Amino acid sequence: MQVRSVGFHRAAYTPADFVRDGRPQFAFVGRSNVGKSTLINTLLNRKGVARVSSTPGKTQAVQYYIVNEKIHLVDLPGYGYAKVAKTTRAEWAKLMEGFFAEAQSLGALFLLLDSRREPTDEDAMMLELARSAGVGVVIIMTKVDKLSGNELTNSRRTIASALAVDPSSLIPFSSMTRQGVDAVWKIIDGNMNIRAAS
Ligand SMILES: Nc1nc2c(ncn2[C@@H]2O[C@H](COP(=O)(O)OP(=O)(O)O)[C@@H](O)[C@H]2O)c(=O)[nH]1
Ligand SMILES: [Mg+2]
Repeated sequence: MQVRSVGFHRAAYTPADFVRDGRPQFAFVGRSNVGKSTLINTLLNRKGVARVSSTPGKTQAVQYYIVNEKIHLVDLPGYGYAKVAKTTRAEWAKLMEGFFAEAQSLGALFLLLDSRREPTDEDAMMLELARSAGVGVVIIMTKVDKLSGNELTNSRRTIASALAVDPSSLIPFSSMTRQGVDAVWKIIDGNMNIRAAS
């Protein structure tokens, strides 16, 4: 998809605010600081559309961006930030469960994993949550500019085996080199035909 127009659409703080306009949605999820917002900006070729936060774990909102008036890119709230209060965690869970419960417009869910870390239990749970909601999940390894070729090969193996997925299905991504941008757009372009929102 050639990006012609981009705009901030809405922030949803409760499931009541979710966008249900029938446009295909493509969501991005992962630990706080994994690089979600930066990846969205990189895909859109814009600097400040999605906010890159310096205080991880603060945003408990689902952020919708609209592209070409046609699709939504969705920045889901991050998880795994140790200093977050219990009530905030509960709000996070409610928001995510609600999101997957009515994910009929979701063309794909991109699960972002830091290429330098092993997946956590929370990462595995997120994968399971999405799969059990019937959502197609694509795993992205972020910040691969920090790895050598050998390190990337090893990391790909480690992550794939931890999550029991095919290593070749993982998409290496870097917002610095733009590696992976075309691969992600290709998946979006190939999944535009979602069921219409009910
Ligand atoms: N080296 C490198 N740093 C990145 C990359 N993507 C994000 N970052 C950095 O990682 C930090 C967290 O990024 P952010 O997009 O806010 O993560 P989010 O919490 O998942 O939305 C920021 O300091 C970014 O500059 C990348 O591809 N390469
Ligand atoms: Mg963010």
